Amino acid sequence: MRTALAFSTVLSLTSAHFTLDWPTARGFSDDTAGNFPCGGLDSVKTPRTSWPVSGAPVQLNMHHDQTRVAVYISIGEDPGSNYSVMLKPQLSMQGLGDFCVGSVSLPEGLNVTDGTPATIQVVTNGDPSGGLYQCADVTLTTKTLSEQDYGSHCKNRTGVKVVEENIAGNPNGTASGDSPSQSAAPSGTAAPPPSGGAVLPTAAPWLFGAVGLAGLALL
Ligand SMILES: *[C@@H]1O[C@H](CO)[C@@H](O)[C@H](O)[C@H]1NC(C)=O
Ligand SMILES: *[C@@H]1O[C@H](CO)[C@@H](O)[C@H](O)[C@H]1NC(C)=O
Ligand SMILES: *[C@@H]1O[C@H](CO)[C@@H](O)[C@H](O)[C@H]1NC(C)=O
Ligand SMILES: *[C@@H]1O[C@H](CO)[C@@H](O)[C@H](O)[C@H]1NC(C)=O
Ligand SMILES: [Cu+2]
Repeated sequence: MRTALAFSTVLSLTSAHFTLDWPTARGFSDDTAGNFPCGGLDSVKTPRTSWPVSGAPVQLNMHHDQTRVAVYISIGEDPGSNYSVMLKPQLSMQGLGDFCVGSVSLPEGLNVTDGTPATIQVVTNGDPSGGLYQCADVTLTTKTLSEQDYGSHCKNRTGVKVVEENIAGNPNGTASGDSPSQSAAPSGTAAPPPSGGAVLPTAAPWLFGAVGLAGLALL
């Protein structure tokens, strides 16, 4: 079972890792998916998707059977690599196929208004290390999604489930949840600390170096 998991992880190296399906991604490049920011897709893509500030889904399609996911946003027309605002703290999920990161909303205190351009970046853990990145260019809107629109952009395949939420750190850090980027988080309201008393998993970081993929599969 453990071996089978590790093996399927290796097989999936050749697939798209994960795709960001809504809001519409800039695109996907297998070769550069691990490049920060945006998996190597550096150009803003238009038309932008209207994305409600009050809360909207982020629709992914997962190609690994276990994935850590976090969602960030960068405000501005062409915000470069300033993905300092966390929309959804790191979570751990299982399963393949459609995965809707539920209702994601902007933290308070950002200088945004109806029509502010922004870019959403989804970060997952690497394949096997580092991170995987995909971005979608949006226009923030104060309009909410209709129930029908929400439903059409928020689907979970049967069997897909969230195992843990509000995990400290960033998926592009080590698999233990340690994050080099955490100390770089800005002060103020932009990056809410993980709530619920989330603690780092106790597995030692050296474990991952030592056992590699098999270690990841054991988690
Ligand atoms: C990891 O992701 C964070 C947030 O998106 C980013 O600030 C940081 O630069 C990334 N680190 C690397 C090594 O890509
Ligand atoms: C990054 O974005 C945040 C939030 O929009 C902003 O407050 C901050 O000034 C930006 N930092 C840089 C270096 O542009
Ligand atoms: C899909 O799963 C996510 C995460 O568990 C949840 O927030 C969302 O509401 C679910 N969506 C549907 C349509 O079941
Ligand atoms: C908010 O953003 C607007 C438009 O980008 C800018 O003119 C204004 O100075 C900003 N206000 C603050 C307090 O940063
Ligand atoms: Cu992959």
